[in-house]
Amino acid sequence: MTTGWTARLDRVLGARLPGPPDVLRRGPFREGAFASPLHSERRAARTGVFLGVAFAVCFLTGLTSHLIQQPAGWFPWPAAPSWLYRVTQGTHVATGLAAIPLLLVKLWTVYPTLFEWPPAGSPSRVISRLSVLVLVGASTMQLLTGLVNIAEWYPWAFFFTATHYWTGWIAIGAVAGHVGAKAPAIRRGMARRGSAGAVAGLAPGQAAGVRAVDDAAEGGAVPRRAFVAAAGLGVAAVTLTTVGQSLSPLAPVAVLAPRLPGVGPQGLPVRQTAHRAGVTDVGADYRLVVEGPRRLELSLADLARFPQRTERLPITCVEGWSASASWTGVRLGDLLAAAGLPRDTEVTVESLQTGGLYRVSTVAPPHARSPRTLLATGLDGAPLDPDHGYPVRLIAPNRPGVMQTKWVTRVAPGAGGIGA
Ligand SMILES: Nc1nc2c(c(=O)[nH]1)N[C@H]1C(S)=C(S)[C@@H](COP(=O)(O)O)O[C@H]1N2
Ligand SMILES: [Mo]
Repeated sequence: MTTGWTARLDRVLGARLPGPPDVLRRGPFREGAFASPLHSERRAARTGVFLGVAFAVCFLTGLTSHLIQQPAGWFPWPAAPSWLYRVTQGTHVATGLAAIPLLLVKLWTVYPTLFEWPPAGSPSRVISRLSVLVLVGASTMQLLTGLVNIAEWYPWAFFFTATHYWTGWIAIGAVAGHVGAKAPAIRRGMARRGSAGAVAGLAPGQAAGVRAVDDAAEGGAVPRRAFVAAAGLGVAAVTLTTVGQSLSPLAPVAVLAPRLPGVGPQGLPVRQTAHRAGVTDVGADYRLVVEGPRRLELSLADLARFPQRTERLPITCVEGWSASASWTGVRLGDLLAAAGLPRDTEVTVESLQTGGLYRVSTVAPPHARSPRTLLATGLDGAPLDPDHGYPVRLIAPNRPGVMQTKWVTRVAPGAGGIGA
């Protein structure tokens, strides 16, 4: 049947819209305005594959981080291996940063289509151009807010985490839709030889577009290789100058990383200082309270009488930096047992800090029962620096830094704060 509603829809969408007079066809709109043969379907598709992989990995690792901080029942996050979150979040930030030069390269290959003539050939072209607007807008927004956030600069009024999360869904949805809509062009672009000369999907005679060409039509091997090398160099430069924030052997060249593993009090970066958190006068009256059938109220001397454990564990900030250190303190499980609670009790850990989003975190059963989860009083053989959470901080394996609560004063059964 060709007379159904789909056929009618095709007719409406394919209808030719009235074009503007040709005298307006100047500058970038004129025929042949974009001379480089590298504005090709082939470059667009091949760059798109790298960009698509970077986006997919970035999305999945970002979703992982989100699900740890706002847990869903179907997503259990284990306490081992201790380095897993360090890998997923390091990858999230690294792929997001690498996507910035890739997106610029991709936009360069396709931007002549911005000036296609006539600007709105048919309703279906209008829809497809609007969908590209959403794609470019959401991707750019996502990469920019991520970048600005790891630089700890908040020039906007909205809450970064929620915005970044929802824009992530919009961006990945737009990518999926784009890949679907462009499937034939991607197939042509990825084929060993393109169909030389044809301007696929565009009206005949339309020159300011992305060409379907083969290797030879791209101007030969030299410009193509130079283009690929420049794109690769851009990605390598961004990665090499930042990835040392979590990969300490590369720290010496990480000149663009906001934080470095070895830099900070006691050789460890700090996210929130004691001064900014308003925790500056911890005195001899400090107590760690553990609620339970046998409520504990422990001074630092009482804590020192519990078995002391030392664990080498990383702090992994969601912002991408991470660093390992040796932490000494009392097992959370030992304190829970002393308070008459099972060792795998879900608990909230509360800070002396009175405000802020991260003063309370939830420790889920896998982390509560882990023998490596400590209420630490020492770092690399010395008492904690105030900025690292003196007198007591939580340190658990395989947990986002934002949930490694500092200046801890109370542990109570139940869920609350971040991780609840
Ligand atoms: N009470 C409290 N604990 C906190 C924070 C905070 O703002 N308040 N920031 C968290 C974040 S975001 C990180 S990355 C780690 C960093 O620990 P560090 O400053 O000792 O390196 O502390 C976490 N613990
Ligand atoms: Mo953090």
